Amino acid sequence: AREDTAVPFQSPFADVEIPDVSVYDYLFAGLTDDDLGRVAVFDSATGTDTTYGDLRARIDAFAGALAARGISPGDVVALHCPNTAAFIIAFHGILRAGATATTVNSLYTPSEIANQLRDSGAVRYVTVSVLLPAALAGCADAGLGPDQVIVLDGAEGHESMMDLLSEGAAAPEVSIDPATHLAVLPYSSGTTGKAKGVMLTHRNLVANVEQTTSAIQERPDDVVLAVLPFFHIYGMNVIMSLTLKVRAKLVTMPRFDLDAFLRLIHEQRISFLYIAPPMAVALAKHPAVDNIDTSSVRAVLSGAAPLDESLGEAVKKRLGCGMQQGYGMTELSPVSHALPLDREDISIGSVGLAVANVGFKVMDPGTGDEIEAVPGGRTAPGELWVKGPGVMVGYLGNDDATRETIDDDGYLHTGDIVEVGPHGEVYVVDRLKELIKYKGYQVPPAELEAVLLTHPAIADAAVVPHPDEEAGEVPHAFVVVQEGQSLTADEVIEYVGGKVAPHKKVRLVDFIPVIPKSASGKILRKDLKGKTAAD
Ligand code: AYL
Repeated sequence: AREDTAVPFQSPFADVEIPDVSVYDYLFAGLTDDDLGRVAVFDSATGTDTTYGDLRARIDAFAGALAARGISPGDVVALHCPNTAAFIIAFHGILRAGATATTVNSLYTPSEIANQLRDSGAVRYVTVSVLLPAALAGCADAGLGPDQVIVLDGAEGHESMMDLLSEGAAAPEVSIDPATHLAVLPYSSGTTGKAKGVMLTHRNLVANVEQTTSAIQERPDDVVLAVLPFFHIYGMNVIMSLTLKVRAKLVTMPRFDLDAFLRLIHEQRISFLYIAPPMAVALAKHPAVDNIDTSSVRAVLSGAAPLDESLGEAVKKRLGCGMQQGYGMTELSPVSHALPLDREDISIGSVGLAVANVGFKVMDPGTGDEIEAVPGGRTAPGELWVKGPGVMVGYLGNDDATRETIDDDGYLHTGDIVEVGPHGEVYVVDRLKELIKYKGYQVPPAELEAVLLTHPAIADAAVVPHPDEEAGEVPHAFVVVQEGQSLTADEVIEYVGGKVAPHKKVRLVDFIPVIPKSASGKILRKDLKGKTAAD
């Protein structure tokens, strides 16, 4: 009984030891002779297989070529590429060279790219020909010359992956202290403000794979569909790196398209399917699913946004498979909770149990008090605070934001409101932070507010989430028009749409006389959520 009421909450999984090695050594140093010949990646865009042995050799050669071009530990290299085998080679090549990869959303506009380049201080840019126009415009804006841009599949005037690999350079000797050396710099808005560089070390990434292998139960014989983007931490460390660690096979898909997605599941005999909730809607409801054979699918894992219990049940029933959820944050490398496949006694509406080496607290945001476990029942709601080896070092160049997010005891304040059930399972019931999640993608309201304020007819603006059946949430803008000016909702939508990636588009607009704010000038988002101008 003492344990039942003990707080903070502890993981039910036995602690794991975190190997003190780089990401490359963790994933590839221990390849056995048998592993070398196994297929690591089937690239559906090119129709080619790459074995573990070839993958490692290409990562080494890519790292060697980067080193020959002066890339060394401490440098930041931007990677802007859809899910392909080339992404995996470039990504792990960058880390192998001791550099830090900052991954760029494939759909970013030039100004979004330039912001990330300036903020991260990237010195090289790795992309592909279809993304080159946006990439070059973004690089020019951030002062990175076209000679610094590598185009993996080749483009006139740029070095290609073939150029780099054919040099056959040996991988450089670099010394990496896993605990301090930055491996990646993905961008996340966290609980407030614009997207910030999330500093994750080699140890953070290695730890999170090691921590999750007991809860996310991939097997070496699995065929894993990689359609969720590798540039986001879910695709990067869960789908890509965990799968490589397990020695299963990745099937890469460069962009989501329902027909192609279903065809690949069928043709490639996909057994482990990582999805975000909008894909669960398609799997549960779309008639096209009846036309394909999904019998190979043994497990579906949904993460990155709330999954409704009945929707999870519908997917399980229709595909006849197991289903799990994962929960986490970019700032947690990313997984802190997962519902294992074999815990059918727990609702699929739960994000599951703390993974190994994770402890957490639930805090009443009103009183600041810790919320206690309820033996045999469900706790009151509170903010989830998480501690463990996946917790980021901090936000790049933003100590204030770091201090607001990680407390002196090492707990990361997630900004999510949760309840804890009788098995220690967590239910995400609300979000305290500003973040909007469109199909699992981050939309920081502060970025859209800044764009809106650049419009000459807009005096003030606030953006909040609006619930949407297909996307989960869509950005809803409240706009105050400058005196003497006029503006329509369509004009606002078009204006923002021209400046941001498609997932960040404002999709609803209301005009109001004044934005509600606190005495200190903070937007009172609670007062706007779910409202319209007519309310
Ligand atoms: P970011 N249910 C509800 N909300 C979720 C869930 C979930 N299963 N997972 C993530 N979120 C929300 O940095 C939550 O608000 O990372 C959280 O603070 O883009 C925010 O998304 C973080 O957004 C996996 C697979 C974790 C994916 C991830 C999530 C990475 C998303 C574990 O196995």
